[in-house]
Amino acid sequence: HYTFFPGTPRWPDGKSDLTYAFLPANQLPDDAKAVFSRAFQRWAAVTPLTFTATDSYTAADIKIGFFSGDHGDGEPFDGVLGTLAHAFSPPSGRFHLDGDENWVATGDVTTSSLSSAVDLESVAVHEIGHLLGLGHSSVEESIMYPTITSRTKKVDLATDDVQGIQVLY
Ligand code: TQI
Ligand code: ZN
Ligand code: ZN
Repeated sequence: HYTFFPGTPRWPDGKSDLTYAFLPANQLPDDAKAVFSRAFQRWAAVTPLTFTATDSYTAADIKIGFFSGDHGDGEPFDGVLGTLAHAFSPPSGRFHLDGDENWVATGDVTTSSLSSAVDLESVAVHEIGHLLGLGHSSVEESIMYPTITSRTKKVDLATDDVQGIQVLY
């Protein structure tokens, strides 16, 4: 079953059109940007929320960045595997990914020759759930279930994810 963060934080009703931007220093390839766009659309499809990319990192509601090791927020990344990414509850909008992972943004992660390959879209869909206010779910099929293995792709929202997000928005 779905959960929320303590106090049930959510983006306020007047703030349903959210913008997102990538840390300019990261210089992401277009295929990686397309992965985030698809991941946001999965949540937009089942809520009144919209997500629009913007070039202004400082003005964006949701700030996405890849970082390695200690990056100044007290939650350092740990190299290959272990922690892959983290996102903070609303209205923080901070979405950080571990720059040391072997991210797969194109092609089929399930047949990657790297045993440590991690599917970027699967992690993005999960972290966006956190950004919107969902905690972890006990339903194994759900996107918000707290375990994912490398070389796995899980990007479709389960009924449990949809029910949880529709309580919030
Ligand atoms: N990162 C954890 C996560 O996103 C960070 C975390 C731990 C967390 N406890 C939390 C975030 C409580 C919010 C609330 O769950 S992770 C998965 C999953 C991670 C884990 O790198 O371990 C995914 C990132 F759930 F599948 F295991 C993405 Cl999809
Ligand atoms: Zn961080
Ligand atoms: Zn999580």
